[in-house]
Amino acid sequence: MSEVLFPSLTSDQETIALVENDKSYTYTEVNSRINRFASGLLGEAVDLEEERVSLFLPASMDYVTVLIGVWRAGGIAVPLNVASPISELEYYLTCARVTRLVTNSEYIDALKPLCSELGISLGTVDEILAKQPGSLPDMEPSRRAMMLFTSGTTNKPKGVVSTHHTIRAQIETLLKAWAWTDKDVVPLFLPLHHIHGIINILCCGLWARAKVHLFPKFDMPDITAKVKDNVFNVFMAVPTIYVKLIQYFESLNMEEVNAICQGFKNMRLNISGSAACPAKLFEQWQSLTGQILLERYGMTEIGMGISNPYNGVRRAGYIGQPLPGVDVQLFDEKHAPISAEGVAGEIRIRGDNVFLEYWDNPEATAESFRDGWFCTGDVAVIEDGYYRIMGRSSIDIIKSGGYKLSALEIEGMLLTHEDIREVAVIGVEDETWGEAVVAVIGIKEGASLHYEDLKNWCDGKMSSYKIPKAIKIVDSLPRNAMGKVTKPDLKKLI
Ligand code: MCA
Ligand code: AMP
Repeated sequence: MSEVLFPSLTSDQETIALVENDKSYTYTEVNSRINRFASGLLGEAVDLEEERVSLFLPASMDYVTVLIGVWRAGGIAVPLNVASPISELEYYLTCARVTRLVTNSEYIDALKPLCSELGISLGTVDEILAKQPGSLPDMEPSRRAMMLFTSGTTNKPKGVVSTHHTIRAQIETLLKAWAWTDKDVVPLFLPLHHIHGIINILCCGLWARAKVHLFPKFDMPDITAKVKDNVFNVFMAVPTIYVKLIQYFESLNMEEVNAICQGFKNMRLNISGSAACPAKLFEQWQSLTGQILLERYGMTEIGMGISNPYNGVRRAGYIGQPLPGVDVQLFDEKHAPISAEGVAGEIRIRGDNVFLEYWDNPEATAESFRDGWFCTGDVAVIEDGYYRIMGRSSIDIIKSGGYKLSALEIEGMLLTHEDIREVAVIGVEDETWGEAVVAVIGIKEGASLHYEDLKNWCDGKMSSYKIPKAIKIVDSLPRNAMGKVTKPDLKKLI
């Protein structure tokens, strides 16, 4: 059996690991369910041999069972977003060459046509659980374990593959840096197809033998009621969630606001990440709750890389210092390391936390590394020993509410609209979303286009958070001498 992942998930622990609605599960229960699932998945085989197994499940005991069960059986887990439209699912399943998809009774019927078209075997967790635990394969740390899709400067998202060793390194650095203990209780309401929810919250929590409360989505009244009742002592979210909490407080009376803020105040840690936390938000949160947000920086390809300290000064507008075991270096445009403070350069990362490869894409993998360093595309500067993000080298990457979106992917879809002649998608600064997706469109002669109609047209063609929040119709897009759209000019225009 795997000694590599989750040493604390054993069968001699009666403390609570997971809470889902009004049910709670001990570490012993979770562990034996995972083993039963892994055995069922193996069937007559002795090892899944890096077979790709997709999860189509909301945050739940089932999700945890499948994720860790696939790891224990030797497969590569490919978590999917249950809110993705079919066209995106088809792309992910095809790109990852997924062979099996595991879901629950709620989704199975909707997934049948797609899985049958793609020749993917489809089953529910309960069906696979029917077996008793058998022996599971030994796991080499170098084995591929997970594939997460990330948008980038290319049109379509790429599959980021991490190994058992990568995952362990990504978890262990955070356990130490953020002082996780088995007394911790954390809510998990972030989507479970990204690092933030999977590694930072779920895996760290289970590794630390803490208690993880599972929520299928960010349900404001439910979560704030539990905060008020002092259920949690650690809270991790994207900046948009802190903004939305503050907006929600405006709809409540003073007494309720004070009670919720007191719940936050009583916690040992509030973390913000996945996108820049504006200094104004940092200060608002501190004055409301007394909590000094701990901001950290990460990426699907590296897990977490840089963090403000748990003990020590947390600086507004800064992402902090390299995490234990993570090498960070800024490089200038000629690829020379920058040693001076105050000079901006690209963040490059080295360490056991760095992913193995982009799935089926050796060219993209090779391009993203230089002299052993992973090139993040994020530009930063060091000031008084702390890193501060200044922006990204690509204007085509947008961060909206913590989701990384590719402008090119959205443009590609919009261009299939019969009335659109040309389009440029940009991210525009936005108080709630960090950046909001805006499409600047040139329409075909004689055509007209209204925002609501375009939004309806986009429904089902792309995940809802990718749909532009606004459009601007122009006669023609500004282009340079090479014919390339000059997006910085458009940003100024908007
Ligand atoms: C929802 N909507 C959005 C977004 N989310 N629009 C733009 N950007 C978004 N991120 C829109 C929906 O399309 C819908 O529009 C309306 O908001 C309400 O949707 P709903 O799902 O109810 O919204 P919500 O529950 O309030 O969601 C907001 C959210 C969610 C909770 C902030 O976006 C979220 O969970 N974001 C976190 C993503 C994440 O985990 N990222 C980490 C990536 P309409 O009403 O018009 O239909 S990992 C990473 O970045 C690295 C490794 C790192 O450093 O962590
Ligand atoms: P993803 O591909 O979803 O993993 O997103 C990773 C990207 O999110 C990074 O490359 C950064 O651009 C951005 N990011 C993550 N954390 C922060 C942060 N604290 N401040 C600014 N940007 C961040």
